[in-house]
Amino acid sequence: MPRLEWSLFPFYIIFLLCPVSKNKLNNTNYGGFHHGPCYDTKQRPKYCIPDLINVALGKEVTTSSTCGHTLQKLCSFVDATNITSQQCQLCDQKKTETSYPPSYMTDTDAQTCWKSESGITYPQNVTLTLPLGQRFELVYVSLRFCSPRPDSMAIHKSMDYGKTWIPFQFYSTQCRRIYDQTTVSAITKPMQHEATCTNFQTGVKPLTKGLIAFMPLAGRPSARRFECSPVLQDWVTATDIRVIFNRLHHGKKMGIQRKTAFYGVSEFQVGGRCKCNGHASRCISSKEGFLCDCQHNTVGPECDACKPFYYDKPWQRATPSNAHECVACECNHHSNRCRFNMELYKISGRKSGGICLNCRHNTAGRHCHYCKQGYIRDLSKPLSSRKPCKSCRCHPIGAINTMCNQTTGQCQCKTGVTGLTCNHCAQGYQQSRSAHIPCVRKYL
Ligand SMILES: [Ca+2]
Repeated sequence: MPRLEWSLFPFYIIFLLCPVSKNKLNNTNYGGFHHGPCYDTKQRPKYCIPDLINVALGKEVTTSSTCGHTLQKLCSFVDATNITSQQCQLCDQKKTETSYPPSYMTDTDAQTCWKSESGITYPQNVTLTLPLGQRFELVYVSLRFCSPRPDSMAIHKSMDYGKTWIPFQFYSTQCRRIYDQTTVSAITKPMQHEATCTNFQTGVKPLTKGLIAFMPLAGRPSARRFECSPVLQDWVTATDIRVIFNRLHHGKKMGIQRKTAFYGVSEFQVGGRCKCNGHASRCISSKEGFLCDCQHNTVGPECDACKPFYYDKPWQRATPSNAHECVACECNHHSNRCRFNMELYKISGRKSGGICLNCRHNTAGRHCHYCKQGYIRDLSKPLSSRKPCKSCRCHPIGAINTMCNQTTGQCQCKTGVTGLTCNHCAQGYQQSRSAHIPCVRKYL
């Protein structure tokens, strides 16, 4: 007589504990061939950053002072080195040819120039506010002047769209007096996320076309390891820039009269990169601003999340040593939805934390890698096929339920019933008319 050897122990628990034979997809290539700076020649993901762009271009600058509300005389220099080359012009907003609006700072024409009102006297200042519309990582802020450069000027940045402002850099011939700052020549590590004051780029000459360029990473000790320095990543991030002109050069020796002197800027540029967390090599201009062209299976305006179904590992910012690509869940083609579980990820040694959801084709389990109750693996078909599981076909009267042993296929038979599907009476039993007790002991 065949012995009914099966266990009620749920087999899916065994499958959960056992290592899974993985027919893993090559995630890098899933969905097509990758090219460009975010992948190497072997199609492996690598750290990438977008190109530097002038994020100020075409943006609207708000100024606290622009000449020409009333007719004014403004004097500037034609020759950058000759104080006797002064020429005076009228500023009158009523006529285009005598207007010097803020838009002239962020156009593409180096000849056009914004001009403040004349006769501004310290401590009265003039501010330029430039909203960038989104977060950027800044590489430089530069101003090209059509007046002499200011004697004292500050650059501030905002990281919260203008709610709060943080000093970025001070320029002054007298740092202590104007900004209560010491003149700094070298930046140490503890102060690398702080504004410093310099007298560099504050000289009255060149009298025209002088430049002030601020590079927020220049001279900062961790700049070479920028990608590993959250402090500096934060330091260069801004949503808005504000420039404050605090004091003009003036005086007889310089040939500049206070009442006709002004601040004039022909080019206000902000060199920045979209923040894409090392997952995009370009950002694309759209109605909503610049959007990262996310790679490495990431999504979001800053590539700050994994694409749906790419939840096998937690999202991470890419670094030069590890691209931290988002990886697809392994569901053996039986599900296109999954979620991430940190506990499982830790247990796996930080390799895999995805849990497949809604497994189809009668499959079940974290990776849809075993058959659901009432089904047995059809070993003639691969696990990833559309029919990897077949019904146990347990006899509706002879079997206790529809479940079978997932290794042997043996159904759970009622007393006196035998056979793989419990479809006949065991030796010494005969069929009864009861569905409840289909086989009864023979009385000899
Ligand atoms: Ca211009």
